[in-house]
Amino acid sequence: MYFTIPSSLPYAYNALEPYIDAQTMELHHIKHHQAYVDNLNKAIKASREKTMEMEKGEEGSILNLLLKKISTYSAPVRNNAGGHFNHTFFWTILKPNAPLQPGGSLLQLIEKVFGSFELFKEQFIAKAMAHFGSGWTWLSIDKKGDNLFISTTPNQDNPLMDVIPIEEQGIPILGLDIWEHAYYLLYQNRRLAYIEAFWHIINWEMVENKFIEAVKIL
Ligand code: MN3
Repeated sequence: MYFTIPSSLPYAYNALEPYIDAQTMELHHIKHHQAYVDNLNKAIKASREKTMEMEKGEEGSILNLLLKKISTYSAPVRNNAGGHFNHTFFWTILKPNAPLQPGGSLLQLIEKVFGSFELFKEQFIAKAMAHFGSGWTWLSIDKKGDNLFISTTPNQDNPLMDVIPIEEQGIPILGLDIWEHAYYLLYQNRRLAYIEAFWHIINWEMVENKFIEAVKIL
């Protein structure tokens, strides 16, 4: 076994209520996320894709390497490596009783790129709503390190993958799971209500940390 899910989330399953319910969080973590990890381990084992890098290094950096050259792997590896990365990422950028917007250099760049925080939020919501089917909505830093952009990816793809159109590749700092399994128990078909609720539970401190780390490595 190469990959494992985090054994617990940084908050209780019911901590994000009323925005995301406890049952959804629990199933999402121990059933959905676990399945991506199990299937990723199976897909790696079943193929000759057990690369040298997988023998060494810690899980996070191996996963990052995998995503950067995901075009050379099978569809099951792509789908499940994406699923593992995206969910691990998602758990960290959620938080109960969170401040409603970021501060510091991230807020400054958001205001510069999108005009205002409110305009950024509107554009993020609009893109999430316009995405057809399962996928994710992201805020990422572009590869030059001085611009932010909003994008959506299908299935479990993400902006780190080399299969994404080059202009939509970057380092994600905020991401929203828009698969129905992320919200259907509480919101049913009301995707907009879920997407709007998300803004009450964003761990902006963590997003700012991801932003600062990303700028450093670019
Ligand atoms: Mn999910």
